Amino acid sequence: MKIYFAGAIRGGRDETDYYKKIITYLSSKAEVLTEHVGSSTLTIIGEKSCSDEEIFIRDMDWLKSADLVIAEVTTPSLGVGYELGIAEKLNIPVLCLYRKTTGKRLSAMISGNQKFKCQAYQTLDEAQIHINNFFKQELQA
Ligand code: 6IA
Repeated sequence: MKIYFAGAIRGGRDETDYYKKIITYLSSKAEVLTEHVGSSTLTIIGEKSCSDEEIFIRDMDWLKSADLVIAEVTTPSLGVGYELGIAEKLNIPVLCLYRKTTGKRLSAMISGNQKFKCQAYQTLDEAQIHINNFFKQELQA
């Protein structure tokens, strides 16, 4: 099973620790195509080895090959929003995980989309429960 994990890069790296922990958990269960999203060395200045066009083409190829998409959407990101829209059009099941933080609400274009499963979490344990339920649901489908 291939998972495309999406999380903010140029949108902001505040949640990187959560991305990393979620990716580590996902990697124990499946192949994560986008492990770099959780890398603490990937900053908003970014990967110098690839052009933006190369990043886009590579990520779209990975997305097309994914069985499931799991996105951490606490930090709003244009790139993640774009990836989620494409995943919907490709009929790839999507789980969006987010932490409730004061003064912020998840975009209605994500929380209002019935095709996306959106789950709030506070601890990694809670995130893992949502991930396991998502796997169960999608493996039965
Ligand atoms: O708009 P954002 O940069 O926050 O978009 C983040 C999303 O787009 C992630 O889920 C990634 O899958 C994808 N993405 C954006 N930039 C990159 C990237 N390096 N490498 C891989 N995936 C990316 C760009 C680094 C950049 C700061 C030069």
